[in-house]
Order: sequence, then structure tokens, then C-alpha cells
Amino acid sequence: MSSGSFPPGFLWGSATAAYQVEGAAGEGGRTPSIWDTFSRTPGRTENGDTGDVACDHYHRRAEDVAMMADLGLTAYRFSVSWPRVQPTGRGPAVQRGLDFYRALVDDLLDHGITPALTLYHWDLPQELEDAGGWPERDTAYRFAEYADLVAEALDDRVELWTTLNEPWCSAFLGYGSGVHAPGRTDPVAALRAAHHLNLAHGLGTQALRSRLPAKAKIGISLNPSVVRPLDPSSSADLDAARRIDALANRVFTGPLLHGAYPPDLLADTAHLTDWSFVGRDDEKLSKQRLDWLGINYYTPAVVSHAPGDDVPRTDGHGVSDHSPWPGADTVAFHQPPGERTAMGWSIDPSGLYELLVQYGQDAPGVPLYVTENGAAYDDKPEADGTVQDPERIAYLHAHLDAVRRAVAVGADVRGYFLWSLMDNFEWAYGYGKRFGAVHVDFATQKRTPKASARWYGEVAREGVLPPLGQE
Ligand code: PNW
Repeated sequence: MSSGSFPPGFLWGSATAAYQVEGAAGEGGRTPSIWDTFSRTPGRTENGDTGDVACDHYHRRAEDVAMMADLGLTAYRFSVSWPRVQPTGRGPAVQRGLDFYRALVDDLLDHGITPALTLYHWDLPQELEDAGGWPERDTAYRFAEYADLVAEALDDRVELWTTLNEPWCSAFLGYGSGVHAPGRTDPVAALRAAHHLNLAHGLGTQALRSRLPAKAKIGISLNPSVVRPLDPSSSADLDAARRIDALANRVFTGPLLHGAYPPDLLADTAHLTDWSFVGRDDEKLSKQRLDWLGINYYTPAVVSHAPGDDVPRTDGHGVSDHSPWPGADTVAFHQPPGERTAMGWSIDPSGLYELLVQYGQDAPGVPLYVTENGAAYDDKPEADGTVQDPERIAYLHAHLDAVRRAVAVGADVRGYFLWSLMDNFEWAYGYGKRFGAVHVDFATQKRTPKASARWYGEVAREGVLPPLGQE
């Protein structure tokens, strides 16, 4: 039942992001991003952890790529640190910054690993934040310029290009609840940020397309919420789900796929803003042809209508007195019963299946990639040095099976990127949450592939999901 094969040419990858793995925060001309500023501010991250050193990937690039090849992985999704390439967010590129990514891409290609490059995984140059950040329109133009610089440097070597990773997190965790950098808590700023991220995607895609060869495929990675009403027979709960669907999903897919913001979103937030920051042609500009769409999935959301504003918030987005959901004060989030990961996120692979089927229909003809999926567990090395993580194997197995089932009913899924290649800086949670297939001892930087890494490598080599219990 759970065996079955994946399409030929399916990419078996892992993913990381620059700030989470690179370290070398002050080297090569790199200046602070909003995540440097945020993580160095007392109280913002668990234990005061920062990405100053992280996995030291900046210096261990070659061995990390060799390790991926060794495991049998065929693709690698990484992000470019904007302040490494263009320190102030303006002006010419720093060659030393570009050289690191050229070398990384060369190493990957030498090992037969397909590079998938993300331009923006949350590390905005601090100078651009000082000028107003994503709530300001200019940041979208700065992003397009930066996209052009990276494209010029790597055009012939990278085929899979991503403009933005999870703009929802950038906008609503960064400017709404403030649990992510830059830590602002202003619902209107969050909505403005969402819009300028949509615009940045449009302008950035145009910049990439005019620079890159036709074989380059340009997409975006979203983290759609699978929103479930607590009581499907309650019209109030259904309306709560509709509101969250608008704020989590359609605020992006509206402009990106259909060229317009959904009217219900504008109505739900009308008491906060008249959306006059949306320029006349912006929505059309945001809608560029997508060569592929990336889906990041971890857990579904269960919501209900809750009158009154002292609703407990267990939405799994970190601790804050401020909501990441502008105008949705009467929505409560519920923890579904059943197993959870170390993040407290419930495990539900059917959400991934639903997303792939739904986006296959919403974006007809657009190939899909699962650009992130994975789980954090409290992994510890055994006395013999191995790391046994049967829970992660079970998680991956169930979610890969969901991918396979979606493919079987016609979803055009071309690859899967496990989050993450290795344990790394898990944003506000610091180094305490381990998502890696490879264990990292942060005191020594020693990498140890966990049992799940071997298991996943085997799946990648065979292109087939073995029945569970055969690992
Ligand atoms: C994603 N949420 O982050 C990111 O793309 C990764 O960098 C990150 O390490 C990974 O998922 C695991 O967290 C998210 O609160 C962070 O809904 C928070 C949320 C979603 C995704």
C-alpha cells in the first residue's frame, strides 16, 4: 500500500538557509541583516542564540557538499545572504560574496547535485530595514536590483531560482507578532509588508527573466496553511477558517496567481487600512508566469470562532502578545489531538496531500516542488556515536507517501526537499530545535548523519518508498 515509485527525474533534496547555517557573520564584507540585529537583542531568541557561527558552513562548504553526495541526495536548496552580496542593499555587488556562492554551485554541480537557489530567506540588509523595510515600497525595487546582481553572477549554472521563501513569515511574524526579525508589532505594517513582498516577487521575476537563459526556472516557495474549522458544521467556525485562509494563503496567491487581492481580505481588514499602498498596476505586476511553485508544509491549523479578545493563542508561531493575523481577533487556534514533534506541531501528512492536490488545480500547468518538509526531535548521539531518530523516519515516510499519493491522482510534483540537511539555527528557537537529517555538535561542528539521513539517502537512490519498518 505504501510502496510505490516517484516520477523519473524526481529531485531528492535537502534544504537550508543562509542565516541558519553559514555563520561567518562578519566575514568577506558581509554587514548585519535584520536577523543579526534581532538575534543579538537580548530576549529575542532562546538562550540568546545567534547565527554568528551557526554550522560554520561558510568555511565547511566543500565537506558539506561531499556529505550530501555521499548520502545520495540529488538536489540542494540553499539561500543567498543578501548582505553578503550587497551589504547595504544598494549599489554594486561584493565579488567575495558572490564568489562563495559560485564555489558552492560549482561544488554541487561537480557532485551531480542540482542547485536550487533562493534569493531571500529572511535576511534583509539592516540598512534597508532602517529605511523602513518591507512595509516600504522601495524595498521591492531594491530586491529586484539584488536579484539582477545574483542572476548576472550565476546565470549559466543554476536552473532552479526562487524569489522569496515564505513571505507570510517575513510579513506577519516579522512585522505583526514580532517573533521574527525585525520584531515589529504593527498589523498595518504587516499587511504593507505582505504587499511589497508580492511586488518584490513580481519585479524580481522580471529582473531574473531578462537576465537568465530560458532553461532557468523561476518560482517562489510559499508556506500555505491547511486551515480546518474546529466544527465543520458551525458557520462561525467556517468563517474563521475563511478569514485565516485569506490572511495566510490568498493574500499571496490572489495577486501571484490571479492578479488581484481577494475582496473578502480587503473587507476583513478595512477597519485597519484602505490598502491605498497598492499601486494601480501592482497586482498585475505580481502575477508573473511561474515556472514552478514551492510548497513548504509542516502542520495544519485548526481554528474556531471565539468571541472576545482574551482568546488563548496556541497557533505554534512563537510567544507574543501580538497576533500575526491582522483583523482576525475573534479566531482561536486549537492543537489537534495526536502526536507532535518537538516544535509542538501536530503530525498530519494528509495536509500535504491536500495542498499538492489543491495547488495542482489552482495553478494548472505549474509544476510543484515540496521545498520544505521535516520535523524537529530531541536527537542525541548514542554511546556508539550513532544518532537514532525513528520518529523522523516515520514522519518522512508518511509525508513522502502523501506526496506519492498526490502524484498518483495527477499532481505534477517534481521534487522534495527535506528540511533540513543538518541541525541549524532555528530562528527564535535558536539551536535547541533540531530539524537536521545530519546531527551537528555545535561545540565541535562535527557532523553525524542520523539514521534518517541514511534512510532518506536510500529512498533517493532507489526512487521508491520502502514499506515502513524495513529501515
Ligand atoms: C520555515 N510558523 O519556517 C522556514 O522556511 C525554515 O527556515 C525553518 O527553519 C523551518 O520552516 C522550520 O521552522 C517557519 O510559525 C517558521 O508557521 C515558522 C512557521 C512556519 C515556517
